[in-house]
Amino acid sequence: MIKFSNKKSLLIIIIVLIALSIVLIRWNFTANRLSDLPEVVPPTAAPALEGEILEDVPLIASVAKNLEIPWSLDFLPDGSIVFTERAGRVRFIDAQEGLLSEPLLTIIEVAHVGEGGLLGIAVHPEFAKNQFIYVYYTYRDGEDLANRVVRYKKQGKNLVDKKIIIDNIPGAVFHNGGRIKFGPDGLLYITTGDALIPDLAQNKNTLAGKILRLKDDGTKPANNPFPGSPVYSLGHRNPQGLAWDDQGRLWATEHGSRATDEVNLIESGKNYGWPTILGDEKAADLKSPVIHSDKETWAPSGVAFLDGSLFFAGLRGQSLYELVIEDQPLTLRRHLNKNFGRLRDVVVGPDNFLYVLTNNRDGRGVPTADDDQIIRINPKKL
Ligand SMILES: [Ca+2]
Repeated sequence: MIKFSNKKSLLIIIIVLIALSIVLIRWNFTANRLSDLPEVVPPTAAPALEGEILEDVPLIASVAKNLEIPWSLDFLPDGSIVFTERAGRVRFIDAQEGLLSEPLLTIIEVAHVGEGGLLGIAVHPEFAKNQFIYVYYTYRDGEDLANRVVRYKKQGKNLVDKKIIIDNIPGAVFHNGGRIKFGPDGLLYITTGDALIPDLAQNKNTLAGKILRLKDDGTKPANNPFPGSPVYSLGHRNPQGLAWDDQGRLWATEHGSRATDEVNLIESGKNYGWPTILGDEKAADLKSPVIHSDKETWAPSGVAFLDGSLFFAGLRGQSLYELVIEDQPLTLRRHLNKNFGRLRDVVVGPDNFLYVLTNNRDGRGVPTADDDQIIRINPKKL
C-alpha cells in the first residue's frame, strides 16, 4: 500500500492522473484519424466523370485544410467552391487559384454564440446570370438572438449589394437550424430550429421549428401550403439537412431529443411532430420519421443524394452515414467511422464526388493539425 508522506506527493499523483485522463480522452478521439491525404484541386465544370475513371482515383483526398468551423459549402458553375466559417467568414476556393487566403466577406454582425453563427450558404441556380449567393446567420436582436437569410452579389473577390431575404427567425444559443438550399422548383428552402422553445414548432404563426420556402427575392410563393406564410412544413426540432432525390422528393435530417435523430420525407404543409411525438410514436395528422437513430446519437447535419442513397454528415456520430433509400427495408451504412472526427456537411460536386466538411474546432471535438478540413470522397470506393 502506498503511503503519502505529505500533501505534496498526493497533489503530484492527482496531477499525473488528470494528465493521463486527458491523454486517454485525446487518444480515444484521434486514434482512428487519417492524415497525409493526397491533395486535389477543386473540380472543373466538366461533365461528371465516368464510373471507370472514378475507380482509379483514391477514396479520400484533401481539398482544403486549417479551416475554422466550416458549416456549409456550395459550388459555382465553374467548379469553384464557396463556403462559410461559423465565426462570420464567407470563403472561396477558386477553380484556378485555389483557396483564397482572404474571405470574400466577413459579416461583422454575425453572433457566433453556442451553435449559432454564419451557417448555411447557397448559390443561386442561375448564378451565371445574376451572381447571387445566399447565407443564413445568427445576429443579435436587442437582448435576443435571431436568424436571417441574406442575399449578396459576387463581384470579383467580394460580396456586395446585401439584401435581406427573411429575418426575425427566432434564435437561441442552440437549435438555430440553418441549412438553405434551392429546390428543383427554383425556390429557396430554409430549415429553422425551435430556438429552445419546443412549442414554437407547433405554432404556424412563428418561423421557429419549420422548413420555410420562399422565392429567390424573399417573396412568398403563391402555392405555399399556408396562404401568405413562408411555412412549408412544421413540427421540427432542429433540422439541419435538406436534399432532393432523383424523384424530386425532399428529405431532411433533424437532431432529435434524447437521441432519436430523424430522417424525414418532407411534404408540403405536413407536421413532423415535435414535441408531441418522438421516435416510433404515432399520432393523427403527425408524420413519423422514415428512420430514426433510437438510442444512438448521429447528430445529423448536411445531407446529399447520390445514386439511390442519402449521405448525411454525423457530428456526435463522427461518421458519414449512407441511407440506401432504394432498398426495402431501408439499409443504413456507416462510413469514415471516426476517421475525420465530427462531420458537418456533405455535398455532391459537379464531378459526382462527395465533398465533406469536418467540424472539430468548435470546442466539442479534438482537432488534429489539419482541422478543420474539406475532404473529397470517391463514392465508388466507399
Ligand atoms: Ca419528428
